[in-house]
Amino acid sequence: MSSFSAEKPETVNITFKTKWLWLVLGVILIIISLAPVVSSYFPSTPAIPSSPSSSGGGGGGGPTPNCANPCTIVIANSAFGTTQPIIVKAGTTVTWINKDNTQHTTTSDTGVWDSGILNPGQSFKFTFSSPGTYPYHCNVHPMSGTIVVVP
Ligand SMILES: [Cu+2]
Repeated sequence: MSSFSAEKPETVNITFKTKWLWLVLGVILIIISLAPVVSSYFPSTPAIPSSPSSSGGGGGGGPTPNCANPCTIVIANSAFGTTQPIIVKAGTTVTWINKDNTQHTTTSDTGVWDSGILNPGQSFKFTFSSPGTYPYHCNVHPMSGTIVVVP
């Protein structure tokens, strides 16, 4: 009986030590598993971001054109097309055609172009050679649009 009772505290002691071992191991494992997460907060090594060729033909890192050369903007329902802004590559000729039943103009906010009055069915062309953002409006109505020219 005495040997039996002598073994008991030893078993408890081993279990206690093992618990601490697992606790320490667990903490180490947590630290190891958290290390990549913590290091990802530092931008020293950008893992996946942006290969520069992903913009595909944009070249200058601008937005992707949404209207090919020659680009036609249909004026209808007192609006300059259905998409804003119109994004074109430098050198693109943009044609506005008035398919509305009322007169409109396409007039650059900064004096770059001005169609004058476009009667229904009439159109106006302008070639954008320099990259930039070109806001414009109609001189008859509160209509506006934007042409973005990318390199
Ligand atoms: Cu108008």
